[in-house]
Amino acid sequence: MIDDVAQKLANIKTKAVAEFFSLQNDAEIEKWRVKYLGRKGALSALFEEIGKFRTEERQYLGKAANELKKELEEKLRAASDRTKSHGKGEESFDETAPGIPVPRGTKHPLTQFTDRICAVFTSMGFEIVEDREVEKVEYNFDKLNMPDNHPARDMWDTFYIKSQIPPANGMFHEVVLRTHTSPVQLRAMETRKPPVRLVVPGRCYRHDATDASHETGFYQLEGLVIDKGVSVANMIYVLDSVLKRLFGNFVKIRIRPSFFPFVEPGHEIDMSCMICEQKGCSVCSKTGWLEMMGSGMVHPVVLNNMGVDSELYTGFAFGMGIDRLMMLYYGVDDIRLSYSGDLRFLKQF
Ligand code: FA5
Repeated sequence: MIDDVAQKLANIKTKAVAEFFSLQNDAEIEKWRVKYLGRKGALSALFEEIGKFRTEERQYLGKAANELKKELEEKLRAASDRTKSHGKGEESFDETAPGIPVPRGTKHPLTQFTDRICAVFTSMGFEIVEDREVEKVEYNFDKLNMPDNHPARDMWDTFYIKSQIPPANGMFHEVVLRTHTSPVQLRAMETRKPPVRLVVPGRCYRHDATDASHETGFYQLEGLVIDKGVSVANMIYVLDSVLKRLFGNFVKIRIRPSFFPFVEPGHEIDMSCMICEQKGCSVCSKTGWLEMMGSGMVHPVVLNNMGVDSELYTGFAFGMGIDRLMMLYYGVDDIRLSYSGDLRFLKQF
């Protein structure tokens, strides 16, 4: 019966394929070949049976049997290639051969660049300080001379977290994801006395709309220097030296008057855009300049909040955007790449 032969074909196929996967060495492969493809093997016997059928049936069954034969021969070739490339089965495993290297990751470009800036500051006698990202409103705003309802808070209106215990004034907005690293100026001075020279790398959060140079989460590096007789001239010297040491003597900086409630006077420091060489691109909003940091002389109110005698000491502070400095350094034209997790980007560093 034609159906019996078709069933036999299907059985041979199932068994041969199942056994094929457990073949370990040349001897087993040869046994498998003889069993299914040999002169007295299962397929030869089937061809003999098929030969007894009428022409059309013979043609139909012959075609199916030939297809299976081809498939098994193909498997045979693959099996011998496999054992060849592994040597001759288990016995020939070379345990002295060098291992397959495990690919290693690298530090994220932002981390690499943060390490670089910190190394420059450390070499100039600065201490590295880190602190919390979830901050009390008191430190993020009030103690930095931005009392409740101060208009400057609007600019940094942010991700508030409801506190568990309602404060006495009935407002729940007690805790924020810090909008800048400046609160760490106050935190650091709780355990230090002047003179101090410190920098604070860390993550900040804002409600900014994202574009090529803005993210809602980004990194800043805060700086604080307090001593007797510290002036704006010292600040300009330090910041100019740091940017030149990071980028080369050709960098240009531009200092503009600006306002931050926690400094007086306050400045904005811009650096020439090296991505477009000041021709104008999306990163520098076609101005040729990139806003790099806010800075200024620490406000006497803030010095007093730190417990520092503002009659005796002066200081300067600055807050730079690490992301934008990193972008200029490596020639990255969109801040969002840093947070995309895209390996095509990350593998370049
Ligand atoms: C401040 O955050 C002040 N705390 C800086 C400061 C410190 C001033 C000490 C005076 C004394 P500003 O909002 O300008 O300032 O931010 C500082 C830098 O952070 C900017 O120059 C920019 O490089 C970076 N930055 C700000 N917002 C973003 C953002 N959304 N995405 C990426 N970088 C940002």
